[in-house]
Amino acid sequence: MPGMRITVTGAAGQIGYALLFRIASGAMLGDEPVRLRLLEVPAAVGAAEGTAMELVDCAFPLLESVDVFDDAGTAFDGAQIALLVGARPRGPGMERSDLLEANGAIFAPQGAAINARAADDVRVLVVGNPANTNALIAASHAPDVPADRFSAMTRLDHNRAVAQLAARTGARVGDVSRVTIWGNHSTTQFPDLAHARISGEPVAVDSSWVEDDFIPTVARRGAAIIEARGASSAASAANAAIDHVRDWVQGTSPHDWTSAGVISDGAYGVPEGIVSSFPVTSDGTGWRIVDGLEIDAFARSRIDASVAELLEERDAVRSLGLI
Ligand code: NAX
Repeated sequence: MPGMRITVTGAAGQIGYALLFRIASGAMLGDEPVRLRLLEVPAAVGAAEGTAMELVDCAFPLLESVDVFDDAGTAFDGAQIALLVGARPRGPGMERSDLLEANGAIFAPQGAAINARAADDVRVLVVGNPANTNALIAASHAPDVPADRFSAMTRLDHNRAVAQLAARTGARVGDVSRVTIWGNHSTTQFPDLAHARISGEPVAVDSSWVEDDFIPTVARRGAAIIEARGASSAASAANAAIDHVRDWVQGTSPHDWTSAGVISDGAYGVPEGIVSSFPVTSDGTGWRIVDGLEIDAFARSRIDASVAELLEERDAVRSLGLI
């Protein structure tokens, strides 16, 4: 059987550089051979070719091929997994509507190319920001691909929340479970510990630490990384993308869940059709929103605030004719 066809956009960027070698080494799909298809803008094709040469030079036993493209249709041809990392960053003086429009010009045609050329069982992870709304745009231009094949990355926020809780309690990261990120991958996100467990037992952490320390630390971690390293999170973002796809394809652990931006079916009062982060499990075939969790008044107000931002973004891209 030929290797899995994996398309990665923004391949010459800093996340791309941290991501591709791990995919090729087997960190994402285990022993499965892989065929990498890298998509870049024409100006960055040379740099992507340099990365492709380095991938070859690693002599990864699982890497069957690596090809570089500047055309989305060709890059997504036969793709079984698509990692949409390339996006337009916010430039100086750019309003949010300019940002949404610039990204619409990337994610609408990429969605259409996935619709036309990707494999029937394609799964798409959107990493490029604003990730939730970019995923919504891509999905809405791929009418023949079931909407639940698109997801947006909130796994980095999830992993940050797990790490913060472990540090606070002295637990091992591997003993922390059932942490949730709700809403948008932005500072309005709600990292929720109400259902969290350590070694299978409910966690007692004081609410002032959660509200005044934990939530802002997780929500503003991206900015803190930029301040410290002078560049945005790259290796941790690539690691989160690997975790997201691995759990999606191989399934989550029976006693845990993870967080991902998925198209809402109306669960937990989140309006249907927007891409919001939820607690999710996978049996290897697709994401399923965890049901039946109790949502208290504090959680409700935090979820609603982040969802309100997602609705604004949805309305903005709708009025721009992008969905
Ligand atoms: P870089 O600017 O280093 O790389 C982006 C790459 O995308 C560039 O090489 C660029 O040429 C390419 N690109 C732009 N338009 C493209 C198109 N139409 N087709 C193909 N490639 C295209 O950014 P990097 O640090 O790698 O971050 C990539 C994206 O991830 C950004 O939007 C960033 O905001 C987002 N992030 C999302 C995270 C999440 O948790 N969802 C966390 C990390 C990161 O901030």
